[in-house]
Amino acid sequence: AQPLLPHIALLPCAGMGHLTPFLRLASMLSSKNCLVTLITASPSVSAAESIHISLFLSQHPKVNHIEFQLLPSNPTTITTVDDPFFLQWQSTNRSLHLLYPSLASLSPPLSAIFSDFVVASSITPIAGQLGIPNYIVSSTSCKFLCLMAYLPILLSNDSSFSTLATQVNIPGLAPFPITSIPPPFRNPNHLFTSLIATSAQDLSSAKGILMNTFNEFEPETLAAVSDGRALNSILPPILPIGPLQAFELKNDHDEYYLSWLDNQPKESVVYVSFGSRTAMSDSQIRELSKGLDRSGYRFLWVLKTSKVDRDDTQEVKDMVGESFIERTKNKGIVMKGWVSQQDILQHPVIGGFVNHCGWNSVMEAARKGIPVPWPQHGDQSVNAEIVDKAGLGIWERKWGWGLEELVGEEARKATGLDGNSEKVVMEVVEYLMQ
Ligand code: BUP
Repeated sequence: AQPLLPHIALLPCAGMGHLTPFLRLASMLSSKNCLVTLITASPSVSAAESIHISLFLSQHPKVNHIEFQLLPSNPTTITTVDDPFFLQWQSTNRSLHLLYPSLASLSPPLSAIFSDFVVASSITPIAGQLGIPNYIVSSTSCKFLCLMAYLPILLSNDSSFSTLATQVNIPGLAPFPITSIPPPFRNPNHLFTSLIATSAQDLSSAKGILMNTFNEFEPETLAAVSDGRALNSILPPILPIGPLQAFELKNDHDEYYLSWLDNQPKESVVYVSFGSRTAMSDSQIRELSKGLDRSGYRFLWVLKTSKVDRDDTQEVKDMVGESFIERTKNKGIVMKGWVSQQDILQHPVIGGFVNHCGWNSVMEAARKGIPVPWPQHGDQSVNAEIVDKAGLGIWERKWGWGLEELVGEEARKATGLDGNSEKVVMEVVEYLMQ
């Protein structure tokens, strides 16, 4: 008999940095004729998430959607409650058991769940009850994933993050400078730390971790985990499938800056964006505007001043000052709101990218742009080091410009039809068809 095509449920967690790789993967699996069910939590934290989920579903009518209501988070058990994304991760973990009946009644039955790292420990028993494998989809670098996977061991050792430590060691990997470790990791009661450490406890029961990365970008870390030198008993197989390809999601307001870009000279514009969750402080905005003004470069600056887009009510002119807008009106745009970053980075007039090193942005830049890391939080310092090492950052002059070309070429090769990332996805799909 003809093997059945797999039915895969995808379960992302809150934040555009998490949703984006899942939607890209869902689009890719659906184009390979897999049956896809997208599971999303309601209500979402940001407007960008709701909008992108709706747009994605309207453009992918074959994808099935389960929206589930979250139980409230549990603020009594935590010390920091200021990040709505982390609170949503916590509620998602608390609510997942409610999903079992709807997952069990899906027809055709599910072949696998692809879930976010931050729900790894809560999804394991559900996948077990359903008798199907769970794959984790990582939204960060392989290097940062290793750090998260080793976090329970680091936390159990008092000296790991002591004020005297200069580096953090994970056997089999190059040491992590202490300055690249997210500060919350020093506090086991921090919500971010406790969520990551809990998820890291049982990674080996996942069937594999699908990573938005590629061999040529993180060669040392990927080799160390795949040949068992690092985290051998902790990690399941690591499956590099990046850079994940974007699908088209345009809206009307994209016209404004895309047509401005169309009229600029080749490789003349610096694109400045610090991702979807980084609120820039007044002093950072002031310094950046001074820098852009003095540099004389053309620029497209997308500005955010709150962690959650729904709270971002300030006007651009109040943030950067009317005189800055007036002075730079012939060479730059400062704007708020969601832009199509993928289209911007692919545009031939973009010559530089000042960004925070969110991993999706790094992978998108690996295809074309030139990130200048300015890490802000979380995994971004570790990611910036990878960018540096791969020769994609422009501040490391000694690597020369040629390497950026090389990285772009390797990135495109990895996802091309015979590329390694494409092969890995097809191997997973074929395994699930048996
Ligand atoms: Br902002 C913004 N348009 O205006 P990261 C982001 N993006 O297309 P983050 C847009 O969202 P974390 C915008 O291309 C990338 O795919 C961008 O993910 C896209 O950073 C994604 O780069 C953002 O991982 O997440 O969202 O700050 O804090 O987890 O690094």
